[in-house]
Amino acid sequence: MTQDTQYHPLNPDSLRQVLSDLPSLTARLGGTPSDWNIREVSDGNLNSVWLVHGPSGSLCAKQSLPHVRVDPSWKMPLDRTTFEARWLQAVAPLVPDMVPEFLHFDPQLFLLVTACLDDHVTFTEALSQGVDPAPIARQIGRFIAKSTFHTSWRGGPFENTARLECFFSGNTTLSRITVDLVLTDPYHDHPRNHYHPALQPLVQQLHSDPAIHQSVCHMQSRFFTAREALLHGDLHSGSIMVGLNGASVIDGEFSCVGPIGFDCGMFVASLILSSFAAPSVSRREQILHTISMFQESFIKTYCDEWLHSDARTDLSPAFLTRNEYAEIQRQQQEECDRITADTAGFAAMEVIRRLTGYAHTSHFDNLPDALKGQQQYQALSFAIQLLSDLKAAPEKLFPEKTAIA
Ligand code: SR1
Ligand code: MG
Repeated sequence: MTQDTQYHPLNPDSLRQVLSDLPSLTARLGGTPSDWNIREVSDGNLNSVWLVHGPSGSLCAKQSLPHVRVDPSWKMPLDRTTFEARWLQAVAPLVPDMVPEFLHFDPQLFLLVTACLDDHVTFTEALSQGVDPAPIARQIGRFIAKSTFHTSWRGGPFENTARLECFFSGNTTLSRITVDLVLTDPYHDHPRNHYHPALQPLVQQLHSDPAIHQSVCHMQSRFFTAREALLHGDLHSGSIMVGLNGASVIDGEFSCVGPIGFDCGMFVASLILSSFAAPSVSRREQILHTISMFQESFIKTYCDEWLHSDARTDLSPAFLTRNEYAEIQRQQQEECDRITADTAGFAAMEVIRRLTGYAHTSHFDNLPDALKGQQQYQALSFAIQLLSDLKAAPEKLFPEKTAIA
């Protein structure tokens, strides 16, 4: 029997049946299956998602479909929830308060069950409601620092990262989406691309400017060859749920081993997009300023984990930490500069694809059409400036450089 012969797309009735056979989940929900309220809330591009409430508890169930949810003609293998489940299990011990609790995974149905976050909103939504983004940005800085440092070659014995690299290299289906949609399609004519008509001259530049194409090739090379740590792989503001106790990161289905600056760049891009979509100059500046706070929090946490981790590591080993603090600091500076440079390059590419590629975001949705064109033009110009000169990009994006203490 192949692994997926028992697969069938679930509906509320068949999901109720599946859950009722799982004692730990029935105990969590309480009552009898007929007491449970099951509500489909799928709104991402790829999967089906339901929230289930019972008399004593709740959960979230997510199932892969054999195609892209928003485009059934775009066929796709089912294994993405397998990678999401493994990512969640890998990072939960590192950032336990910043991911939903893992409850169950069914490898035949490709069904992942986690705690329900229905008292949360996405960070995209929170940004559009005008919340102060600083606490969440600092928290995501800590999240990326901890989840990447401890899955990197520095965070433990090399065998740990080698095992992660081996497993997550198999996530080729979703990495293919990233490679096409983020790293390639916006830089040439592609039928999937679409954009506001006001962006036409800039799109023309993206398709033809040799300086931009040189930078794109460099960032592609970083994505493929910098196998630094386990990444979330799609850390935009829609993958972050915000509640009273802060942020919870979801949707790790694009997880892969790659450059740490990729996760940082995805997050920074959401701040850039949201700042250019803001209804006032002061709100724009508030959000842009948050980018430096994110970066400072990331760097401080990353260096702190480096200095205080007691895991045995084969890169920058323990004898250096005891005797040669200056050398540690030099290495930290070099590494943080490299991550910062990658952050700027990937942030620019994420902004560009969200404005000119296949998968846009809702940041600009509330603006009247003419204003939307103008503000998207400004955002795209900013991203193009970053990508056109990668050497100058970090300083432009992070004018307040974080010192390595
Ligand atoms: C076909 S999937 C399009 C986008 O949705 C996901 O959230 C990723 O960002 C992907 O690039
Ligand atoms: Mg997603």
